[in-house]
Amino acid sequence: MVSPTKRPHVLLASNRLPVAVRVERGELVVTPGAGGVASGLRELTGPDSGRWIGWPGETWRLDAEQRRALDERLQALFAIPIELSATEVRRYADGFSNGVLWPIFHYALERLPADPGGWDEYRRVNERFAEAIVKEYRPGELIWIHDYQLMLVPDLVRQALPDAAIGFFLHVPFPTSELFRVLRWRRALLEGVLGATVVGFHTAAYAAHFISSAQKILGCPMAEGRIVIGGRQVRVVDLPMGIDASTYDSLARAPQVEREVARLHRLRPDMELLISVDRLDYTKGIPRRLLAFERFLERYPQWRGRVQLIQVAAPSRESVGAYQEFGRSVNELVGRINGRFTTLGHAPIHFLSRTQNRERLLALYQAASIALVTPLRDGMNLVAKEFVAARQDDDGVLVLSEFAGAAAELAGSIVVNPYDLDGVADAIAQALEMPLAERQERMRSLRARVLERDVHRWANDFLAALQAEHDRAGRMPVQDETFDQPRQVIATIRRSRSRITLVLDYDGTLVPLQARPDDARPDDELLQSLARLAARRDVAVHVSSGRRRAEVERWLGHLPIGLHAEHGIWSRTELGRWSSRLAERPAWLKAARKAMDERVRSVPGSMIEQKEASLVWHFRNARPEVAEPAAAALQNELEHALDSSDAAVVAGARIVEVRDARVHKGLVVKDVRREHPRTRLVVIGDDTTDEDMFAAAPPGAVTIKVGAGRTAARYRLAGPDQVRQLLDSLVRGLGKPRPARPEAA
Ligand code: ADQ
Repeated sequence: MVSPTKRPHVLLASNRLPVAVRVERGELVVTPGAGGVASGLRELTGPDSGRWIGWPGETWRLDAEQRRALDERLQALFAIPIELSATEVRRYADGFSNGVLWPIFHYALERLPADPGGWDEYRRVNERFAEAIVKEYRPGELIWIHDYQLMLVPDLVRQALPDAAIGFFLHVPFPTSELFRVLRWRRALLEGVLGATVVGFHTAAYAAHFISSAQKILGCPMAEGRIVIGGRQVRVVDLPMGIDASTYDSLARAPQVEREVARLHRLRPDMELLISVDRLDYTKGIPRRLLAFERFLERYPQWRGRVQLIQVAAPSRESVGAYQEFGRSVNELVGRINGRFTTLGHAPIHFLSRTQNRERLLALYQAASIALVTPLRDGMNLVAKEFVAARQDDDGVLVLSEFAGAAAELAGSIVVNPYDLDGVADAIAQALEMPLAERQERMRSLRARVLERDVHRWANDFLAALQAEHDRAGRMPVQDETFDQPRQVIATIRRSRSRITLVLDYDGTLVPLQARPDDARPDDELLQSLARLAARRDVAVHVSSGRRRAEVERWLGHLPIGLHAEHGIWSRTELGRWSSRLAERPAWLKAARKAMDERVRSVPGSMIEQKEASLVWHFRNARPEVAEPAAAALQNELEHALDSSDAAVVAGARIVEVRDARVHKGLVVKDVRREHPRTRLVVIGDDTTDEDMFAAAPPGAVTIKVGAGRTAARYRLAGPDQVRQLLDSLVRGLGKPRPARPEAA
């Protein structure tokens, strides 16, 4: 259970506050909401725990006196209201949230309006939620934002509170990226959610879809199992939500529930009951369920007159266009099937189009032989779990759609495909004919799961993950991403009077990265500046590149400087004399080549560069949404396939490279230090492979990272232009050059 003393306060935000507000005979009545999320999270609010921010409902009809009373009541419930106008509700909630996001997230593309609207209000209401959170927030609190109505809020809060622990949980499915990218606002929605520290989903599949959308649509890389965005890492977790199972379990034994169960049995002697409970929503699969029940009656005539399906369907979202027609068509379907199979006053379908209170629901669950829970898509589906929690008699069969999140968890149910009418009809027959011993065995295993993984455990686990992740971020070295000015760095270099040894990466450091590697050849200016530096007796110059030896030699070979190719496999410290750090060609090259060849075929625009002891897959000319996930997959594949410890797989700037792990650029720096003792070492590079050089540099060295990204370097310059400024002012500032030596530095 939650222990407020052990955990910081929680600031919850969801579209609706967990209250029901109504006016009875002029008096305002505020009752705590009964929804699953509400009852699960309510215990997180209180004087020593936390507050809840959300919309209290349609308050625009209240007079001034009632409004005052509402504020008081809400305060007592630790609830902070966000008042929305009727227009805002129509456009933000009905229009965009329920009219656009809901159908897409539930794979119901055909329910999307031709010209989806409401985005501006969605954004504005999200801004108002974020402002309220920022205003309420006290340092040290955990912020927990809920569901698809508030997807922009995490990042809006992050901008105002960069160091806050922000959690986000999506209660609906996250669809495959192919479907998600139908949304015109896909980037903004993803970036909004990725403002969170931890993002939670009901199932591993939703989490995987979200990660792949972040990779394909935003081009986000992964690091340490987390999504990287804006210099931060975002953890994605799958945590299936549970119900308040112990409350259900004990309420199920209440006398009024038992009386109701007895009444139901009396009214329908010798009748097997099937129960379905839903909001009247097109995602819940009610029409197909009715058709499957009809199919069952056709195929299993022996059951006619001995079974009844009680369908409880609470009206829902009646102001959203897609729901209006829907209700009517369900009614017609019930009428048609009942017309066909009603005998001696017995109608096979009993349709209750209203919300039932919890006791009545519990009685229905207990009186039923089967719960038919067959949504077409459902984030989790709590009804399935409520049915299980109600069955302390260990009896009853759960028939569950494979497209409900609950199916990933509830082994023991009969899992069906709701689109397969024959399959569902057969499952109903199978459930009706199942022997008692098997029913009990299945129900016991279901109950063990539902009672153990309840809503309290879910909330605790999520908040623990959020706290742990927040602590981890706090332990990570803070990266100063601001750029230094070349003259500041020069000042540091000059502070020492000793001689200087420069070790310079080439691509991305001395020249900008080019779409075609051949276009990165050195211009005259660069060559002159390197020549002038090399001509000085108090300066030694080394260029350490990942490129092939032949290229480095062709472009820079005439200069009296040290050259290092293929990340240090080849080195030349005297003009024309190259030597290798590797005795033979690595054994893993062939397998790596094969894997990369396949990627070239599947990712148009990508290509392979083969070197002496390394292979590079370049994808800077390919579409990022295709190439980025392929790169992640290739990296993964190579890491597993090349079991040789001699091979290192590195993902760099739009490349995946395999090279010999025994040799890296760090060895270049070590050798250079040995060659030029007692000099001030200046190491400059832009890429992951240059981090080996920074790591090998002695404490007094000046290490400079070019561009953004995590680094161990002490300084950071914006790009090759700034590096060149630095080199030029080194030439100017160190006095007159000496004549060039015939030998390399
Ligand atoms: P919902 O789509 O509302 O929730 P669900 O999980 O089934 O779906 O929860 C519905 C709740 O309302 C249950 O507690 C149920 O008992 C109650 N309910 C439904 N119909 C009722 C009726 N006719 N009368 C009385 N009570 C009724 C969203 C997602 C789900 C996810 C939850 C929680 O769509 O997939 O499981 O959030 O994350």
